[in-house]
Amino acid sequence: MGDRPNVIFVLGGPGTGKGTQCARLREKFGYHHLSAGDLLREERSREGSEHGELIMSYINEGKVVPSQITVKLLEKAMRNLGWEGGNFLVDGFPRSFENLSAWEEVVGGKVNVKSCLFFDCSEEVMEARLLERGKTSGRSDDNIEAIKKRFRTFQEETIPVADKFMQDGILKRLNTEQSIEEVWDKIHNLFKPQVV
Ligand code: UP5
Ligand code: MG
Repeated sequence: MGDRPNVIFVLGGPGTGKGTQCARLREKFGYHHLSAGDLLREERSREGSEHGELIMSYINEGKVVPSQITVKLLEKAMRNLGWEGGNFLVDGFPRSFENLSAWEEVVGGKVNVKSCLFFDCSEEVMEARLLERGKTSGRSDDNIEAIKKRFRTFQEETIPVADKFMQDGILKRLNTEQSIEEVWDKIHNLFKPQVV
């Protein structure tokens, strides 16, 4: 039997910079980066997808897509990228207790969850970033109505998962209101190999 993959969850409200900083970690430290939201958006647009419409309606309402769909996409992507001994950043998941229990049921015992990075930002900052991005992103949920719904789901469903990870002693919390470079400096310091 090969080595179990290592997983770091990356959580934080919409627009806190999860995708931006994970892309840098991928480049600098060779992590595989899986954005659950990107996988769902790809599945939504895939020809012949049986869940396309359902995914679209959940995303537009800022709601958490049924877990078995997301977990299946994550596991498949991990296997495609190289399961054994792989190092994965799982961005934007688990966003609810239902997500977490589905993950534990399907992949829980087969992977090492090392930690959860948690990005913290005020709603004012998140909203400004998302509205700015919405001018060009083409994302159907980058408009003020959907953004408010995403904030609400984050408060009600995702914060309790982060609280659980804190109790488990695996949450690493970072304020991400500063510039991309300043946030990256903090993250880089967390990840860079110990020199001693
Ligand atoms: N930006 C980033 N960092 C900045 C900084 N430090 N200073 C200034 N600007 C900064 O960044 C967002 C924007 O801000 C960009 O323009 C960036 O340049 C700028 P990004 O890195 O994209 O932030 P991120 O946290 O990744 O924001 P995202 O919008 O992707 O967060 P969400 O968590 O809302 O989106 P996600 O794609 O994860 O999920 C979308 C929807 O999919 C969910 O609402 C849900 O309906 C569904 N979903 C599920 O149901 N289940 C899942 O498991 C995952 C998603
Ligand atoms: Mg993202």
